[in-house]
Amino acid sequence: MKAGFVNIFGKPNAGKSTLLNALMGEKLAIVSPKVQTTRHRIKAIYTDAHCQIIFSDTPGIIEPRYKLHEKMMQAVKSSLEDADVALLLADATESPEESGAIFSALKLKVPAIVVINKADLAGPEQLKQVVDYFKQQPYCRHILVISALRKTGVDALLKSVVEFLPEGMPFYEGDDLSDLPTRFFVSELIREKIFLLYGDEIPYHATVLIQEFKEKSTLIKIQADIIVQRESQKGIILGEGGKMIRQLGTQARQDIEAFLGSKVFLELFVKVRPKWRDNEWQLREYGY
Ligand SMILES: Nc1nc2c(ncn2[C@@H]2O[C@H](COP(=O)(O)OP(=O)(O)OP(=O)(O)O)[C@@H](O)[C@H]2O)c(=O)[nH]1
Ligand SMILES: [Mg+2]
Repeated sequence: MKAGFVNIFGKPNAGKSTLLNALMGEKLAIVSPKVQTTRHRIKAIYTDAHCQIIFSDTPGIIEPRYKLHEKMMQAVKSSLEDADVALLLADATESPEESGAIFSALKLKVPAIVVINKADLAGPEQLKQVVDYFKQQPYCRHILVISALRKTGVDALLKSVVEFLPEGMPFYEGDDLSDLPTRFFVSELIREKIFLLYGDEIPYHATVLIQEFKEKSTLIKIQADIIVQRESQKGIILGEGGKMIRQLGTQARQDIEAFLGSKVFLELFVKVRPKWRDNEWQLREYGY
């Protein structure tokens, strides 16, 4: 058997969460076109007859400006500490230097596979330039070009990951997909819809707290609070006559039903908690 931790690192929006989902063939991590969507380390357990790979999606690497950001970068740090293999994800459409500087600063002690993502958006000349740049970097043990969105190159990546994986026994039961509780995934699906439906600072000032999760005979009743920092943001989340929050509720409920394989009754409340992103106690209460 081979078994180990394979952790994904990169700038915000590189496609780390999309890649995790593509590797697993299952949507475990939320995705949005906006930066800083992921705030937690999300472990996903891939098991077959020959290996167990514990993949971790991590928040995009940034310079922290709030306590929330510091928590996000702690998630990156913890993923650096237990990695057996690092996947360094870079966006093919960007010039490589910025990602390159971030990867160097990680000071990795484990083998790294550089993964050039969004190949579907880049021309051959651009791809060659990016690949040539990373090939010269000392941390680059192997390099692959993929499109996580179109799932091209993902099988080849999985193969190459297994080659770098150490020998060992599985860490988790064969049918576990993650070590995170169902409530976490539910709150994330609601948060994803906030990222998709609202502009400007709203997604960055919002978080979601599941207050109730009750399995009834025919459905699951879920009550969640959407926490924002200001009254004006509460108004935007609600929308005129509650139009926006109804849309949010419908979209989130559909995804939660698909995830849980059950009918769901979803109730959302909006609460204002000034400066929650800088408050240690509130961050803890909200799961950070
Ligand atoms: N065209 C294209 N878009 C992609 C690809 N991979 C990801 N994306 C898009 O890029 C955006 C960001 O994807 P995410 O997976 O959320 O990126 P991330 O690295 O997890 O971002 P953070 O969580 O903010 O650090 C989304 O709109 C994805 O659909 C790809 O291979 N091709
Ligand atoms: Mg992400």
